[in-house]
Amino acid sequence: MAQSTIPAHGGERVAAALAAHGVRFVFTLCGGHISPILVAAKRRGIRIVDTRDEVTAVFAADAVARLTGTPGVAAVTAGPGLTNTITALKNAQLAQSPVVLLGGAAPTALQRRGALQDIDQKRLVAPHVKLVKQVRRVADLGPAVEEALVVAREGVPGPAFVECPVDLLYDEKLVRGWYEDAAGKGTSIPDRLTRWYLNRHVNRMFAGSDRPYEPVADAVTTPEAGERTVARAVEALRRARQPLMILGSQSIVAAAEAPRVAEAVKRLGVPVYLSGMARGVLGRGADLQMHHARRKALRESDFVLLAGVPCDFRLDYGKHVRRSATLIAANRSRKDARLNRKPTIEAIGDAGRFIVALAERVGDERRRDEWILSLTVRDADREKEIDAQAKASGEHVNPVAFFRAMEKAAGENAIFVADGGDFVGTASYILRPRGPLAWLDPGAFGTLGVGAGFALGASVVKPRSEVWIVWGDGACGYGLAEFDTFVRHGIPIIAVVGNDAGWTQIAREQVKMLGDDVGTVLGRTAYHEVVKGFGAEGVEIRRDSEVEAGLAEARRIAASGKPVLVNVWLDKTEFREGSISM
Ligand SMILES: Cc1ncc(C[n+]2csc(CCOP(=O)(O)OP(=O)(O)O)c2C)c(N)n1
Ligand SMILES: [Mg+2]
Repeated sequence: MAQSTIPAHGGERVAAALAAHGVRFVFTLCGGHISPILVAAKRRGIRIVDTRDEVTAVFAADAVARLTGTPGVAAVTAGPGLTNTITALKNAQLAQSPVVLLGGAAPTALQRRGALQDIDQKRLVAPHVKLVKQVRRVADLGPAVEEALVVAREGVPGPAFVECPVDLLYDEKLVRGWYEDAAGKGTSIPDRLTRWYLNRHVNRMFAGSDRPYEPVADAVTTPEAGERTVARAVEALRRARQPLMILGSQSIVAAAEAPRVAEAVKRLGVPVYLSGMARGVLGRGADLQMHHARRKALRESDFVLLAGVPCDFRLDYGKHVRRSATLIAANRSRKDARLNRKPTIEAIGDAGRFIVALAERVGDERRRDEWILSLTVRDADREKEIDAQAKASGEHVNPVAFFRAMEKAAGENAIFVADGGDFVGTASYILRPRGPLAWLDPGAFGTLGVGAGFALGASVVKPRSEVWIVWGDGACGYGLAEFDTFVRHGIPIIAVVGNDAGWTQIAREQVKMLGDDVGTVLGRTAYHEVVKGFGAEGVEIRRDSEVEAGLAEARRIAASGKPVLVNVWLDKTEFREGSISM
């Protein structure tokens, strides 16, 4: 079908802007306010993925953004549709993920007059986004969406919100008809005044909408630290005897550049810890990558490069880094670079590009074999301890042994989504992400409930990958109904639920400190049966001896195109004793 450059209605303009910027998916839960956007987007070949909770739609958009570097888009209806997204929006903001949220709104002339689902959406959303656009004219719809798509990606990425009132989205003739009906046919002066007012209002809404609209997708420039900063860092690195790097999500925020960043890390020859989305950036079994005893390594290091990692709670607010060390903060955000601790060198710009720039200038003239060896030995010692913990057997499944088995079972193209407490903490020590962009966790917000949405987003952008959700039994409750979405859309997720009949990460400390497990106890619920009601498959594993066959069965089911939930009955272990629980 030929597309006129004068879109038929506002929904078409929104869809045209999305398509021009390379958006391939819109996650949603429907509502009358946004129907024209969904229908027009579908017509342009954008895949509409409808979920069972708006929060899932935004989590899914977040995953798309992280895995592609192109904004992930969700569209939700006015009022409660929008309020349901707030947790995911905040999560995306703290994870610096470029999400664009399109929200419906009451008709422009009825706002603040008691219309259905009409609330002050700007005030609700503004604290959590980089940009709020409240569109008032049809001709502004496309440019507003385009601006949101650009703002979300540039500088420090993050979410942006565009409010699209319903009367801007429909065909002009139809909307004029609504307003004529609303104005009535009365002849009194107030009636005529209302008619005049509404007519003027509609004319303003549609002003300029008879002109062609052609979206233009501009490239977003990547901020880079200056040459002098790079040179200073090179100098410091040359002098360093025990250098260390930590790479966080922001270092691969330009997803397409992840392989270049990985190359650069290897060239630098500096031992590295990976966190967030950067986990797996070096693939499995890279010599320079350390997994354990990060705090100790940081204390010993005389040169610490934090690439896209702020000194927040995860680094004990910067206390893990020695005072005398050269601290380099490579970060798009000046605020994050300075958080809690002033770095010796501040490299404001893309952290991945900074590493690439460093690697171009530093040769491998300096060998640091002893340093690397000491870290490697420590890592290997910890692995031996883990092996010993994996051997302990009890009545049900040992989580450490379970993840050792899952590490073996999962395919080379696996993506792991982490959502839960202790079960996920254990997974993060043992599972090895297969490559760049193969690990998704909530990020700094520590949000339970991201699993289903993240997995949905990951699966639609990487249809050939085997997408696993590592779910606590507590965490799985938030998104279990999305098995319905997985079934309807033919999305073969493998969810493994660590069933310890409780919110264990919290219970552990609560019971120890306060002597009461109130609020932390769940049942050994048959989650694998629950998903069968949605048309998915379920597998139950109660004993260590059933793990291998159970996982193989799950992979077979997923390979046949069906989603599956593996309900794993866990024993308690001491593995997570002493770790944080907030
Ligand atoms: C939205 C949200 N609510 C509550 C918490 C607090 N919290 C952190 S871990 C945890 C327990 C998770 O339980 P489960 O998913 O079963 O994992 P387990 O620790 O039992 O392995 C809770 C409730 C949170 N992080 N996020
Ligand atoms: Mg649990």
